[in-house]
Amino acid sequence: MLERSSVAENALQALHDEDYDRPFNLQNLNHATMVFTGGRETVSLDGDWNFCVDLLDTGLRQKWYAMQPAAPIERTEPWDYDPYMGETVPVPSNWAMLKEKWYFFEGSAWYTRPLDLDLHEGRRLVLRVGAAQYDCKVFLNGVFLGNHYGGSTPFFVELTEHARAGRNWLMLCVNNSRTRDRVPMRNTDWFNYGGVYREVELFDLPQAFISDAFIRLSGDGERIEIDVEANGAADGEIRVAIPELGIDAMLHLDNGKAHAALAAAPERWSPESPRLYDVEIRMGEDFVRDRVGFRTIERRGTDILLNGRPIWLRGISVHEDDDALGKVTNETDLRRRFAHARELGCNFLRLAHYPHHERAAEIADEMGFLLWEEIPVYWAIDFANPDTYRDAENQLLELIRRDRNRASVVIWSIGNENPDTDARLSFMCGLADAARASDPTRLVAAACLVNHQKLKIEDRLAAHLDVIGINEYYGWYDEDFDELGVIGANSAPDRPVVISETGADGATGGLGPEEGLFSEAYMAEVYRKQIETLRALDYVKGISPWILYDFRVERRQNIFQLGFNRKGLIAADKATKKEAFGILAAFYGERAAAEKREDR
Ligand code: GCB
Repeated sequence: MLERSSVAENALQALHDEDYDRPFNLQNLNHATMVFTGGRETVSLDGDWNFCVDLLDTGLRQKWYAMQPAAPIERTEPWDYDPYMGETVPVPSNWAMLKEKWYFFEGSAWYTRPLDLDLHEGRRLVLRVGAAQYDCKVFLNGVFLGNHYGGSTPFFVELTEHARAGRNWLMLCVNNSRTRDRVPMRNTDWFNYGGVYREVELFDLPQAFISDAFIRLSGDGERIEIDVEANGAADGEIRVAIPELGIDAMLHLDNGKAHAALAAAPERWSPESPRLYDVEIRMGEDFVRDRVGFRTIERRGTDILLNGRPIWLRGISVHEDDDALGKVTNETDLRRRFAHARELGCNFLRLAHYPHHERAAEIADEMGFLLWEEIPVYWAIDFANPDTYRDAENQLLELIRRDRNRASVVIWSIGNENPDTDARLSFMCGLADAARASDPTRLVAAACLVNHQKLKIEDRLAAHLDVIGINEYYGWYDEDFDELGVIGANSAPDRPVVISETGADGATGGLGPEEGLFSEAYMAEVYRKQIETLRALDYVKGISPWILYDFRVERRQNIFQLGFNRKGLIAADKATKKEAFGILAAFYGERAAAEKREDR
């Protein structure tokens, strides 16, 4: 208790006030405060930050963020933590991976670091946090600037008003509690890695800057459409150049927004030819750039058309998970992932079940992979709760704003295996509308369940999707494999179906049995049977089996799982391939060869 505290206005308040956290849940750092960062110079704030886990939220109750730095000998109040000294952790990281005693920690944790600034008249300072799981509150020099909800999308906060020349202190309070109202909620089939686990950067911007730029090929493929938004300027000129296409156009800002549709015939981006163009945008002192591919994607009947031609998605699902790093990813990890996907013969990846690091889509753009990107509207989230909807929609809009210049991204997925209730239907229709309003150039999907009673593809949401994702585990959770054939025959969807998940656990390296459930042999047999059945269904326009690598999850505790979902085609070491890898690779090889023959 801070009896002598001048900081806690009422020391007892720190003990008795159970609404202590209410003022800190504004969720004011959201899609509306995003900044376009392509091509900008940044200062990295990665590295060691002071750190403290705070199970009881003592920091918010005692107001640790309001403490002034001082030598311990000079302190006159018995604070329970000193943010300016003590233990440090690296950013980015997940605390579960740093110390055994933090492995299961769920709650708040404090990150503090100094920020030495030269301030320049007329410049604005904006902080970007790549991702923090799940609620992140930001304080600068003791002032609360806002918080962000959602564990896998970036957020931005302007520091200008409270920054001072010289030393500043930046504090982040990150909370990864699993609650009923969050997205996802309490129950998932992946590990709840807490922490600031993507890069933290500082941007020094002019008074008026480009906050958003959306660049794409029009639906008819004849024009390049550009939308630009400005922060700090209502009118003025914006210059857009795509030198390799001879485009150099002036756009006029009206109420902070500009739009252009420019006749152009760019070479089309495709997996076979992932052509990207430099796009440069200038507004006064501000300058941004991006590398953009131009292609069309649409559905017609049960077909998915890329650049007007039917495409079959040879896919694989992936989590962001690493045995040693948790949810932290890096260039090596991502490159290895795509190399394995290439070795499998994939042209498509499902990035499940939340937005992955933005580098994934940049690399996919360069290498020529199509992507399904997703938000964690997973299982039975609180569909009737308007706050939950607001959070889900915000995560979707943040993902779209972050990645909508990536040609590789062809599908926005708005959910996974949700129950077919009225509340869910209206929640998901809201998300589908929001996705289409903010990006009319891509397909909207969700991973749905089959109707197990009727043995049929039937979900009321399907009518609102462009692509029906189906997760089915015949041969695994559903043991009567023959039912898959019955479902296939009973169903006549009017739009494309992608089997967004199927698979079986197979434990490697002496961990698994020789045969039966959890053996590699059984897993391989499930793959053989699935492929035989699915290839015969003409409305199935792709598959992304579950999953590329084994991944950590605490639901899985039998003697073969030991805390891992073992459905990976490759073990958690990201090196040991299971028998099923070769079976899927052979199928994809055969499909790709057949498509090439048809092309000729
Ligand atoms: C599913 C879920 C996925 C799980 C997987 C499994 O249907 O969508 O998150 O990990 O099944 O292995 O059970």
